[in-house]
Amino acid sequence: MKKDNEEDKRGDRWVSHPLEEEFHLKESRKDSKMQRKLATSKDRSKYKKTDQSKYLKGLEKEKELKLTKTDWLEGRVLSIVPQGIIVDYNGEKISCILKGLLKKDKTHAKNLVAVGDFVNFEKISENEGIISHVKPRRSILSRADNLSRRKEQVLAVNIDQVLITVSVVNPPLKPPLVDRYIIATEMGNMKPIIVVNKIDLLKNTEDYDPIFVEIENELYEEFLKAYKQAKIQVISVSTVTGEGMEELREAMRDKASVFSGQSGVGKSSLINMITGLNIRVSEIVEKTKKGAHTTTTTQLIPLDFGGWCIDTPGIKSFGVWDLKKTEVEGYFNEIHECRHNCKFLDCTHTHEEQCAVVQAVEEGKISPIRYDSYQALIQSIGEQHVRR
Ligand SMILES: Nc1nc2c(ncn2[C@@H]2O[C@H](COP(=O)(O)OP(=O)(O)OP(=O)(O)O)[C@@H](O)[C@H]2O)c(=O)[nH]1
Ligand SMILES: [Mg+2]
Ligand SMILES: [Zn+2]
Repeated sequence: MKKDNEEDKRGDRWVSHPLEEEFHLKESRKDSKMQRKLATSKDRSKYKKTDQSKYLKGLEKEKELKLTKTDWLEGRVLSIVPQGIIVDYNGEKISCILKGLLKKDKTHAKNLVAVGDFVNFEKISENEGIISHVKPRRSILSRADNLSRRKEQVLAVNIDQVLITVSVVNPPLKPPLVDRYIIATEMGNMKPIIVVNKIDLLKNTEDYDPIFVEIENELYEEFLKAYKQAKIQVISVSTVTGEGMEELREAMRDKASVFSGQSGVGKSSLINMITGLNIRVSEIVEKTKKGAHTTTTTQLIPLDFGGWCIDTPGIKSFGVWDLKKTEVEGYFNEIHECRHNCKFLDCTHTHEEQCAVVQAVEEGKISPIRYDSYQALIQSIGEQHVRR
């Protein structure tokens, strides 16, 4: 049967992609003293609250601080370089230092101010200033230290959305990896948008095996359907033909975005096209399938059509940590929505009878792409627990 064949071939490519580097999005443990104080000052029992509630609490506290001094200007940190903290103030670049008071806490100094921070500062000359206040952060994009998961390096803060970049054909689509990115993005309080790059290759049967291209086309169609059902925006683009670039710009307008995704999918190519920069585009290293990451510091690039973009992908893949089996469902919109009709209240939608989710998959209301990846995640979490 043709369908079975397809499934088999897809199955090969669907095996969970080995994580090239392990990064995660979680509020930094090394967060600044001030932020921790803001978060816990009123009620100790709320210590474990989510990023979002900490953020709201921070805002509350900020009102109390009455930041009304008129000579305090508001700007956004674009980069941190040896010469200073570069703050964007309505398009002007102001080189700032931190006010002594803020600097006092040496151990947390590294994360005191980060790329993407909204700050208040006073001008001391035409293009120099002193930062007196760092606003509460609504999201933190960090990367775990390669050697120790406990150590985190803050890449940028207050990022609105993650452009989860994938490609067709080379490398091919890997839905389970996309779902891991989606979960990590939402856990980090950011919006996921999927960018499918290299759609020009869906027509390229000269350089690629026509049968493989055909299978990839079918998977691509199913992919679009799956994420439509999941209510996650998908933008199809090609940096070769320029298709979809206008839609991508529209999605990025007035937002702070970061591209992330597996090596070789075209993140640097996309960043170059969007920002007009010239970041090194890597050849895919077939042997190791790893792209060399040379960028060491992150920069926020103001976009000429409004918004910002991080100049480096920073994150290539995510591990989804600290996720309980029962929480997985909440990150799959369409599964979450139909769980009410399952026979059992605590249905995990894996083996139970009269499961509304399984039925929805059979009726085509939930894509097997998403259901398979849901199951794989549940299973991998089970295995993690056994190993611990
Ligand atoms: N056919 C085709 N090739 C593309 C497209 N966009 C990028 N490429 C090619 O894909 C390869 C990888 O592109 P990069 O932009 O370096 O990919 P990356 O995601 O930044 O990779 P890493 O830096 O290793 O994470 C390069 O050879 C690009 O020329 C596209 O739209 N179509
Ligand atoms: Mg790159
Ligand atoms: Zn169920």
